[in-house]
Amino acid sequence: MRTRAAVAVEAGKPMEIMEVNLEGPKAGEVLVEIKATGLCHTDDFTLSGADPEGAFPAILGHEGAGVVLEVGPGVTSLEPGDHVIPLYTPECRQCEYCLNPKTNLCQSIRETQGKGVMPDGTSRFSMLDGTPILHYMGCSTFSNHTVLPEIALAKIRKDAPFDKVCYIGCGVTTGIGAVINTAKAEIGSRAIVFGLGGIGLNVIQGLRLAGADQIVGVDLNDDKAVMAKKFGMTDFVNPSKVKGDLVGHLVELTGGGADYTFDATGNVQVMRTALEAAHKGWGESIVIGVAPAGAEISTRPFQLVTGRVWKGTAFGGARGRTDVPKIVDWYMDGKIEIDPMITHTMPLDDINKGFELMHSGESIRSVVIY
Ligand code: NAD
Ligand code: AHE
Ligand code: ZN
Repeated sequence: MRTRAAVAVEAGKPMEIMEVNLEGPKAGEVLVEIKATGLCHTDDFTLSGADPEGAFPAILGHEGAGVVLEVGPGVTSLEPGDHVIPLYTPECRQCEYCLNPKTNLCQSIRETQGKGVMPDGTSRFSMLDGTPILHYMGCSTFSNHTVLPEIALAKIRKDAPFDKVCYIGCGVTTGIGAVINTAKAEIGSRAIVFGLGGIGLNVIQGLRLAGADQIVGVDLNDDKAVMAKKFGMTDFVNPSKVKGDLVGHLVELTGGGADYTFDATGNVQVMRTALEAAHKGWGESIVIGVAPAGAEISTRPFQLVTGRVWKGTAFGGARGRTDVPKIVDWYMDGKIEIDPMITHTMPLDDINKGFELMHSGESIRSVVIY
């Protein structure tokens, strides 16, 4: 079939909207009509050329929601008409990783996914002249139609609005899951969240759900504080306005350091500050941000010797096929909020404008509605 997609033709260049060829689903695969997709900073990171796994031409996008149109041979858990959220962290329920309760990082298709191809090693997308186009994070939601492995789709209820729950495909689950699954923050915790964008706000929302007493937000952009306060932030710090040492300031503000700190910026200097602002003896710092190729984190080992813990999280530690339908229920039941964070919507033709809004700091989440 033919479909319309935003194609990342080359690193560092705006995506081009074009008709592309899409082959139907093979064994174990599913054809999905994407109804809406969010624009995550990770898409921008890959488009910029900073992603060591970035390869072009590719169809980016990994925060979508849509409807199953067709299933390939052997697919048993989905049928045409089902509503689904694509999963860049699949859940096969069979691999060594899925069978270990300590991780959500299903590895059954990770190698081919990282190369931009389906598990059989080939791509379903091509340009009209036949040039192959790569998949991205196994999802490629910047295409109106896409093909995914069955294990990379969470089946969700049919009354959930696509243009809101698409955000559960990455930002909402990552932020809330970092608190609930990775940090396992307790009632009464003190926390610091670095970066109050589409992920950081969901960390704040997760901390409020977990019953944190103090939630300090840190961002270079004062405008981000407005929304963060609505989601539960109790204190705001703009590092550019702190005189002297930022770590010292944050340690004093939290009465000795935070129980939990979260990096949602992708900046390795910020990651160091986050680790060092964690409480001596027990503070845990969770890295969520994705840093560019070649970037490395560092700190004095003494920071760890004295009891601070450095951790990371992917997709908030969530097991997608199991957890995503529950998070959709939380949204539908009013336990979590999504709508105010979706500050802009646009048609696919304007997707590059969505990334300009991200760069200028005007948006929290932009959503493309097909
Ligand atoms: P975003 O652009 O919406 O938000 C980033 C925020 O960080 C902005 O508000 C910006 O002003 C702020 N910021 C930038 N530099 C800062 C600094 N030095 N100090 C304080 N604040 C600073 O991005 P997002 O969509 O929220 O993504 C955040 C990060 O999380 C990105 O690196 C993204 O790739 C990553 N991410 C990781 C996962 C995961 O599973 N680990 C999932 C989604 C996103
Ligand atoms: N490809 C990059 C790393 C990118 C990365 O860390 N991705 C996160 C999800 S970000 C979603 O917005 C992730 O899930 N990582 C685990 C994995 O297996 O990719 C690189 O540095 O090579
Ligand atoms: Zn993302």
